[in-house]
Amino acid sequence: MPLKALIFDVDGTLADTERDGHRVAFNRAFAEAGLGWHWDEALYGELLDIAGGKERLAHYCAGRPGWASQADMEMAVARLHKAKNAHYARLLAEGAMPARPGIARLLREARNEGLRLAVATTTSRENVDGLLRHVLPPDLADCFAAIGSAAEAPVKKPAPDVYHWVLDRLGLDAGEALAVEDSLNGLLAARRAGIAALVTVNDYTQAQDFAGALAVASSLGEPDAPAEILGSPDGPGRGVIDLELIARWFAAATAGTDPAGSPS
Ligand code: XBP
Ligand code: MG
Repeated sequence: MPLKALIFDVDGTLADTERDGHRVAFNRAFAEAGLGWHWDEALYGELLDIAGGKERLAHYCAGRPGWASQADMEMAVARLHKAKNAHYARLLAEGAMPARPGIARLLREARNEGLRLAVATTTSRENVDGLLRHVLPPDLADCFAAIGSAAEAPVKKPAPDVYHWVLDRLGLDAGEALAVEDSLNGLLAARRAGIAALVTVNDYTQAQDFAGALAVASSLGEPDAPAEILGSPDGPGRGVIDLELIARWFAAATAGTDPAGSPS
């Protein structure tokens, strides 16, 4: 089947929003609430195993003593998560999180070639809208034909729900789309929906096992800063991941050749 759509994850894929955005925003919310909590980069990396900011915070809170009741803790989590999102919106508006290399280039190329573009994320619609407005160049703000977020799929990655919703909205089969993800939870979600996935790792996810990915790379790369391709149907190498290369990898995988492309 020909490739008809690219479906992009948000956090860690379109921009490094975890380290420079959500983590910083959580810490600001903690300080504002007079809590002595601080999530450094290493601790946040461990907490990222739990998908969903509210779920992540609840997990952290559950490990701390002193809650009067479960309801008391849940109220604190809801309040802190809301405050975190307000700080996150401010960080987006301040330009704290630029788009990752190659994102704008690939979005423009795919749009010009007539591919459908979509988003599949665990975060909220508000956070996605803020990111599209402040991180992507203005000509790309409306490029997505479908945006699947926590509102459309409350059961979060690694569950495939958000990808099912996006495919349904696009009216496409799983075999006609490619997901771009940054994490194991994201890869699992795409694969469980039957969608091939290209993984662009970041500092938090580079040590994860991406067996089953179509390809794994350090980023999409730019002509003046090619990506390190850690695994692909062509093997490892360096290069700029453009639509032509993606379409070739996709065709190789769907033709039945080994799509694993996991790092060797
Ligand atoms: C990654 C997530 C999100 C963010 C925080 O989502 O797990 O939960 O860390 O956002 P993605 P919220 O699927 O885009 O990689 O606080 O809104 O959950
Ligand atoms: Mg992600």
